[in-house]
Amino acid sequence: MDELKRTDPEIYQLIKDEERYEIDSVRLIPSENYVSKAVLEATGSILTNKYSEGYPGRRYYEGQRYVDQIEMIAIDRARALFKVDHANVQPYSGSPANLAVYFALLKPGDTIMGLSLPHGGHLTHGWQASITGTFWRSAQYVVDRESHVVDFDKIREMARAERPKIIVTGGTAYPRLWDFKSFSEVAKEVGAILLADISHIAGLIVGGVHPDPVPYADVIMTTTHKTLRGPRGAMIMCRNEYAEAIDKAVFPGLQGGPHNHTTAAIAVALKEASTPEFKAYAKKMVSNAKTLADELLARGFSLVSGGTDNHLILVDLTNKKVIGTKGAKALDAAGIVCNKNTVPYDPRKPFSPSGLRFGTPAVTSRGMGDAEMRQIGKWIDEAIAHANDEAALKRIAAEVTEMCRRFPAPGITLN
Ligand code: DSN
Repeated sequence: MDELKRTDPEIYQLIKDEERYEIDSVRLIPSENYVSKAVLEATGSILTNKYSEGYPGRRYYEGQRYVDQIEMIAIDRARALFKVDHANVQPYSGSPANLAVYFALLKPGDTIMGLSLPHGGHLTHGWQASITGTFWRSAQYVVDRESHVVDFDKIREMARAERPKIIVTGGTAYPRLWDFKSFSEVAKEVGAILLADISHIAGLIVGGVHPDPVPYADVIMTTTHKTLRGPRGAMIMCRNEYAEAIDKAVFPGLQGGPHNHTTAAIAVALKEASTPEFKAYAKKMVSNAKTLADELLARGFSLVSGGTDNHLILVDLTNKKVIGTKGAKALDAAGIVCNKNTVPYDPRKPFSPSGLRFGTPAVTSRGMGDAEMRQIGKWIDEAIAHANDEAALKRIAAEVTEMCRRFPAPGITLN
């Protein structure tokens, strides 16, 4: 980044600082990852210079001879990898992508039925603070108080009473598998469209370690930067019958020109995700999460649903007498980056919740395995036990950095 260093040393230095931080810390936010150097190069390419409103072969601007080919490659790779009829690779990120799906398929006032945010859902699944919960009517299902998993008898009951136009599966803090088949049975019974938001689990699905939403979901939305390990962006995939409506909703309905540099980087990430190495990565993400969960359980942590089937773990810190905010800040001081999170039936508020959310996409990308997960579990335990002890947190941070330096982070080369 020599030119950046000359032109804007302040921004250059902050990027270098962030780079060092990303190398020297254990990054456990389950929606984050390390992209490859190839994905970074495509993201930072001259494609950012080009306007391309429209779709390949049907643009509002000339000069698309290369951009059309790039977008078609991204579309074809998405269709092949996820085995879907149609893919739109233009959404800027997950929230606009879900908004586009609703804009395409719902009328104002129709009902969206999704998992409640404090129970592990997402803002855009109809939560009241989001446009999706105000512009449309919303019905929010919850997880069972004891098992913390979704209960299909209750979901069916709610669907029969609320008559949603769309049922959304997927979430941001649900550590168990999504049963797309059972959701599709409920959706069919009440005449609803089934949207699978697989943003968190897309990498697990293509890696064959999570059930596939195909053929059950009518529409599938995923961000591209979580377990899929691509640039920040999103894709909407669907059956042919919804293709035209979805495309129109993305552009011109909601967005202007696609971010062509992101489209190219998505294409690269999809190529990487179709390799045997990626399948092994997906498998390891899950086994690492299970090992970390086991270590935390052995150390007396209370895990929502008792463990995990995927890449993420949700911890209820109540029995440790530390609130989520304090716990997350103590861990950050100890070199372990995670996020505070509500837990199901949390008596506390989202900005000061009872839990912490951990995930293994980034540490697995660095090649960390069972031994490191056990060590990370031990550090988490120590940091939570010494959440007010700055010296102890600093000592842990030094040990964390020493371990991290043995595991190169994809995409980052230290000078
Ligand atoms: N912000 C994402 C996450 O952390 O799960 C969801 O959009």
